Amino acid sequence: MKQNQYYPIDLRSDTVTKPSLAMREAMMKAEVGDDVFGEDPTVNRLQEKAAELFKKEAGLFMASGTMANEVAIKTHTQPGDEVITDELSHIVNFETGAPGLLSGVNLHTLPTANGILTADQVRKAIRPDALPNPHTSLISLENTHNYGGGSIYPIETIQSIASVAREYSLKIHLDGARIFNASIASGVLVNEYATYCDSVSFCLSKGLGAPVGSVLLGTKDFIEKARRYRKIFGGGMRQVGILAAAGIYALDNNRERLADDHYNARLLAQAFHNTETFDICPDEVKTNIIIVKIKKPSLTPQQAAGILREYGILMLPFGAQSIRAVTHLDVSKQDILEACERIGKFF
Ligand code: TLP
Repeated sequence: MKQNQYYPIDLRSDTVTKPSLAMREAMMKAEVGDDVFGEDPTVNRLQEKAAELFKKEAGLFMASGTMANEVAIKTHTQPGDEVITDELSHIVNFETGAPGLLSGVNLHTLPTANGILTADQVRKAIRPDALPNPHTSLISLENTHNYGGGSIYPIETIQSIASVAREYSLKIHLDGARIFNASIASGVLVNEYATYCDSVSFCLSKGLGAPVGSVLLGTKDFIEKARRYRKIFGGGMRQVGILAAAGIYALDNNRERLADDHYNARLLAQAFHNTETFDICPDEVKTNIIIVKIKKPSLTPQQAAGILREYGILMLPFGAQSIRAVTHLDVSKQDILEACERIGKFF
């Protein structure tokens, strides 16, 4: 009943964005070919463009961020190896146990406040080379960090983790699903983040607004091996230039505007901060994700999300006592101001 009174403002994720008319036109005009033969010119153009941006030797178009991460883990490791990552990371919490299932690796998870590991933590987590120990082979970082509330890895931290990795001959994979959000907010170029990592994945289908797709980047040799695993995982696609064209459009047109999403996320955080029911520190919001704590222990995240939905504010339960909002290109500043007004009025 109430829902009808309030038009929906969908803040569940930046994955809900829909391709714009201009993006659809680019998709319609895309030149295509069979990408399993490596013959789709638009896919090749996207891969080259991404490799150039990140200053990596090669790129590989992927069906999803999950596929990009899982192919990276498979390519870097052997069954029985151990992967160091933070306990809040996407590969631990949201990829349905795929690292164990597909790569046979153990995840050595470390506690953090907001998803950001330190070099010291990583160093201490590396297993000594002894018969009973698993072999540590990979470190996986996430930037921005989803569960960490869109937190950004300081470049110096990545740099010092990379020098530990080099010391112990470990590889680093960067889950950069939202790396462009990190880059726009911090002023650090994506290739600067990438320079310390052996592989990087980034998503076209989140804040950049493409309907589908991610790109995995690394050396030519790494990408050749990854191409084989992508095929094994069922991700060899055919005339997929239609989707790659959306990705090229997204890279060309939707990067700079991510700053607007960050601004809107702050406005929203401030509105929640001003209520009696919720808590979040607006100063800690650096990008487009806000994780709002529910102050009342009797109110579950599912209930809180349900009540907000009645007022047309769509968010996701996220963790034991919090809910998440993600700003994106299909939510305008006007929509956010409207959401803020509803939050102020009802909470
Ligand atoms: N994240 C989704 C959900 O899975 C939680 C979201 O709504 O935020 N890495 C990171 C850091 C991600 O946040 C996501 C998606 C992925 C990888 C996976 O991307 P997809 O959904 O394309 O497989």
